[in-house]
Amino acid sequence: MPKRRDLVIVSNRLPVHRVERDGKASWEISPGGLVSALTPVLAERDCTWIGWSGDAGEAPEPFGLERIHNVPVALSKDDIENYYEGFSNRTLWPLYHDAVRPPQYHRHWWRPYVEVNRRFAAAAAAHAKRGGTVWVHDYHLQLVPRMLRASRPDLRIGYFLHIPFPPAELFAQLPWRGPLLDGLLGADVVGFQTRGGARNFAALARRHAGASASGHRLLAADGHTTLVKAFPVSIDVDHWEALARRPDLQERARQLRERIGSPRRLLLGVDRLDYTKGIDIRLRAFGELLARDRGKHRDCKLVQLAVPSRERVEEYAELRTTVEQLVGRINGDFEELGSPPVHYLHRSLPAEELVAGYLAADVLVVTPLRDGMNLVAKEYVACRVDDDGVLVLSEFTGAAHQFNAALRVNPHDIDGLVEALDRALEMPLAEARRRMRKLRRTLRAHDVHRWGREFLEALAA
Ligand code: ADQ
Repeated sequence: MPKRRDLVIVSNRLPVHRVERDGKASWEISPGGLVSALTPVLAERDCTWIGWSGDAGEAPEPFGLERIHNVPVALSKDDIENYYEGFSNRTLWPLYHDAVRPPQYHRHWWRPYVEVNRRFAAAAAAHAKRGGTVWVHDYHLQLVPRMLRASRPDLRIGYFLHIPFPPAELFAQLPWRGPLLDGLLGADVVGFQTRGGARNFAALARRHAGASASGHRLLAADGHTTLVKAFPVSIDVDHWEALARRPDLQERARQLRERIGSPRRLLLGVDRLDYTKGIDIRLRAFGELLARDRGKHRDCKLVQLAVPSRERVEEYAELRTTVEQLVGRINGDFEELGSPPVHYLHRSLPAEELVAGYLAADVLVVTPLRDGMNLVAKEYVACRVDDDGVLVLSEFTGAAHQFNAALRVNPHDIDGLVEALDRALEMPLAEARRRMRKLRRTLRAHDVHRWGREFLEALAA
């Protein structure tokens, strides 16, 4: 009989993945937005986390790591292909990100999605204490709330979507729109990154799932009510600030600038290698910037850090090729021997290295075509304890709804983006500081602990 806890987290992946070093296996925290947001909220409480380990086949035994009791769920090779790479990442992911790549609809992906959701719901039901709380995360598991309510009506069930929830006209394409909406309506609280997402969901639930609305609440056909609200996710500001104040990391930032040839101005991009993040657009804009005005910006450099992501999905492999060709082309066109203008790293880095990058960069360039929130923008702002640095931020990120003081850009408008980069590089110090101070005030008022508290309080109410 498993030990039952008051709080159970359910997400596709566990917060850790297995690594082998010198023939010894251990668990390491995984990079990515969901884990970055949730781990600080959970640091001070015991919980069970249900998720996939990342490997095909039998699930490893449950194990404890800090205060988290990790319960791996098994996924077979077929599940990975159909539920994860297929329905989650080739149907839902592109559809929810404004169809920036065409979403694919296949019946043979839907059935495994239902089946795997059932497996997660059963695991949550087995591990939650009587009257306890289950918090389900993200687009992979939208059917879990309804399934869980059916078997465990005693639970408080919350659901948070980390990615955008699309406009009605797009979502309505989904052949399985009814069951997905109904799945979410099984929760007591459904949270979105922005008010727009919450509004889209409420409108769709009324139109396609027979729900009726009263203020922030939706009443489903079975009489159950769901609170639908925006809870913009954030980061642990104190943690990032403390790292940014470390003298050794400030020294690393100085070394980093020297190592890449002490550029006059340094731009930085940090992303999962994902086609929603606009990495290719950013590179094109940087290439055009170097070419314009008789090489005015030739003494500027761009560092692009990209974490490998979903490499078995075709669109991601294609994006990697595009990005690497662009880096090669820009360096081929503009490199002074031994000093390329673009430095590109395709790997995951420890937080300390990211902080050194954030401290070294005069400009952080965040250009997604669509992004639920974008924590990288928030990490940069948290690290700029000197009030310096310029944030160039796509208006299609959740973060742009909070960060009015960023230099906001439309990533579809390449001329506008080149202009914005030029403006960021030339921005007078006083203006940059004024903007950064404003960004920092906003961020401090909305850190991740507030996000976690507000969500869990809404769920307990
Ligand atoms: P992601 O799409 O993963 O998150 P983001 O919010 O930017 O996007 O988070 C990325 C995280 O990965 C950051 O914490 C960053 O520090 C880390 N990271 C990036 N590059 C790295 C590298 N090279 N090495 C190590 N770590 C790296 C999803 C949604 C977002 C939403 C979050 C949280 O797509 O819209 O903001 O969840 O809800």
